[in-house]
Amino acid sequence: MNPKAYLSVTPEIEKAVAEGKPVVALESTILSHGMPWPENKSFAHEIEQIIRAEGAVPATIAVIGGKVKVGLTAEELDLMCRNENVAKASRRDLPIYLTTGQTAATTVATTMIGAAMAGIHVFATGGIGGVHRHGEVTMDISADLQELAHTPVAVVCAGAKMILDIGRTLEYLETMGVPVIGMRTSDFPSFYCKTSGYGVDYRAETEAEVARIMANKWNVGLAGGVLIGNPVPDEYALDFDQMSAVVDQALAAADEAGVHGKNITPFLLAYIAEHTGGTSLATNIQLAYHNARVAARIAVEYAKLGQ
Ligand code: PSU
Ligand code: MN
Repeated sequence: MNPKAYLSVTPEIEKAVAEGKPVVALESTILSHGMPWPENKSFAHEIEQIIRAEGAVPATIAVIGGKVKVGLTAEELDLMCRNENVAKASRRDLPIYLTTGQTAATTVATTMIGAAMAGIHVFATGGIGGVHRHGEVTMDISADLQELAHTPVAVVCAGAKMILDIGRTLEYLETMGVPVIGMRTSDFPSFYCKTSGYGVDYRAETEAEVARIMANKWNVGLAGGVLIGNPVPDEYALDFDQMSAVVDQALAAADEAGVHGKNITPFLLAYIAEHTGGTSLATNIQLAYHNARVAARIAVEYAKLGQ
């Protein structure tokens, strides 16, 4: 059977892809499990507008009615944001939800899968999943990293949260052959903060340069994605030590509550949001907008290459 039978793409996105126009994929887990209602609703619409303002077409992805939907209606965005019985679909969950028809939000991994199926090469998110702290014991390593190893999509993120072991996350990406590019930075960002103390493989000064790296990777026949670390704008960056302390508390709370597996990331995100109030949410929203802007510019430059 043709994998496209599982895909439902809006006519606007289908046309843009066919004509080689810039398109930017967006994930839905950030809506359903990463941000509270109702702030996520205005965010879901605004991030799409930012991509349009840069001359690209937004493509938010989710699993609805046994299909991978690429491009959501206002009602479908609402459904994801309200998160009433919306599951979290990573790679291993996808065949199950395609079978049961369960509504599910897509993680970075599944959004990459949907984007690749639809012919989209650029994707903007907030933060990626990675190797969890003590991952060398628990083996809790996000499927996002394997997806970056195999699926040809460039992912623009604000780095990874300190809930993860950022050093091991970068080591894993190196082993898997994923280039980690810093967007006008030499230090891989840590989501709320501009730095993590870990360097990137290459600092790019322009979006055009990133587009050429993507084209060269895929033209030479290398499988997998490219990861772009785009630091949160100065005015929204939070204090590293202060955030580290909250993250440590969140990890201790998760440990005490015995949370693990696919629930740990949403648990930690909710804990941090609850204990840092509106500040961290505002930062989360703004860094994602910034990633969308940069991703749209990369998509515009990539489209100019006529790949
Ligand atoms: N990190 C964030 N916000 C998020 C996520 C991660 O700061 O919303 C979400 C993304 O969808 C990511 C997923 O792909 O969590 C990773 O989950 P897991 O660790 O279970 O693979
Ligand atoms: Mn995990």
